Amino acid sequence: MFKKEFLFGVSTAAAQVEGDDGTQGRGKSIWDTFCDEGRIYKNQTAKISVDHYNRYEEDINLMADLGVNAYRFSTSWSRLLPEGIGAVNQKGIDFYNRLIDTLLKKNIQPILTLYHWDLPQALSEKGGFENPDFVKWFTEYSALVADKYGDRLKTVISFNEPINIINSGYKSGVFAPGKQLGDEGILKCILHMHKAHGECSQILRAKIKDLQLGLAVSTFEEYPVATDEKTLACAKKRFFEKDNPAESVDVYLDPLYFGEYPKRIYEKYPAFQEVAEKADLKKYVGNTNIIGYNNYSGMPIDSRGEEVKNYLLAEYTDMCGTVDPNGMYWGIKFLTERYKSPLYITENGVATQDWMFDDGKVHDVNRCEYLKRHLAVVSKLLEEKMDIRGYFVWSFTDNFEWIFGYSKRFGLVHINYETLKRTPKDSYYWYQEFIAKNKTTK
Ligand code: GCO
Repeated sequence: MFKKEFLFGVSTAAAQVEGDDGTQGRGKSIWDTFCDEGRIYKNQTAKISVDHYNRYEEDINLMADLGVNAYRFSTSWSRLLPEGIGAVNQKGIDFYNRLIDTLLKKNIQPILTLYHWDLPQALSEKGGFENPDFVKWFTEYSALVADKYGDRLKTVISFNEPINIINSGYKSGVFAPGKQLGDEGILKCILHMHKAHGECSQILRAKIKDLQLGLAVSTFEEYPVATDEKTLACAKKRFFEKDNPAESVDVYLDPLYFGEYPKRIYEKYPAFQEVAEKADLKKYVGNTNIIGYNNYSGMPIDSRGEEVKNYLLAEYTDMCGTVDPNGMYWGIKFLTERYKSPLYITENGVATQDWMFDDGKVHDVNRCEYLKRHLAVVSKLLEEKMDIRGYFVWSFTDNFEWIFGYSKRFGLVHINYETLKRTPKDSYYWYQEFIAKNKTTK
């Protein structure tokens, strides 16, 4: 049973949808640089993308027809502060004002993500997350957002998917800015992110009454294949802990809830313990009061802590992940049990091969089925009295899927990238019906 306050939403991110024809006063981000360097599928770029910057009204009208009561979007840091700090781009400020006001007029709650991977290039050139000044920079940026939009916000996500920001961006280097640091360097980046989150939590709390603030994590989606104690314990351990600190969920969330990093990190990197304790993350504990959880798959784990590789039987998404809602079920249980916090499913969705049929429609039956299975999990967890406050489909429209460019489609709304025409897919109508049936007013 979905409560009246439950948020049925859709999710996007600035760098993936906004576009920029060069006249908007926006500074470059690290993803523009990645595009310039030809690191994207078929040399595609995010220059036009889906032109949400100019077409946000049409998009919000479609959201309103869909029946969602929340839209999770991100602000582009370099649109507001082209150099990351200092001079403000008034056109950028105005854009998000228009966006937020249009949403509110349609009774759609704006859920703002501060950092969805698009670090200003100017700051990346100064070291980005590696530079201790990152904390100051991010504080300046979040203070601006709080000041300009705080009066209309209730829920804010600071960082989206630290695993991708830090591991993919600074360790494996497959994502912008493409760095490859060792563990000591990585831990420094993580600490700077946590300090930045802590400082921004103080700033936002001072401006926004009853703020809900969290960080959105993604995981490797491990879940137990059976519910005996041993299997459960193995799956849980694998879910939270990895040898690689930059892939570990507990490394990202423990500091926000307990004010310290997991013991095994301090044991393995004693020099880091000293630096981390000096940073005194304990003073921010209590400021983070929601978990954002992005889920896309599931990975079955047996009683030896090994992955059950049932790949021959699996159903696959167009990202080559498997379709397995057990991952979401257990992920939510594990996260809320450890951190005793309400949770939002900030992203859930699937890339499929979507074709425009001769009848002018996009019959994406697999996406309908995917959503149905996952929303069934949400309903089940709500029946079990889990404190889930919202569910956001990734993504509202097809968009720029990072290094995969436009070759992967995640949207409820199809985009023709030549004309930018929006066509709601069958899944849009499926979700519309689901919301209409399940939204409660009491
Ligand atoms: C993520 C990001 C999104 C992606 C989506 C599909 O979860 O990786 O938040 O920006 O586009 O997940 O890969």
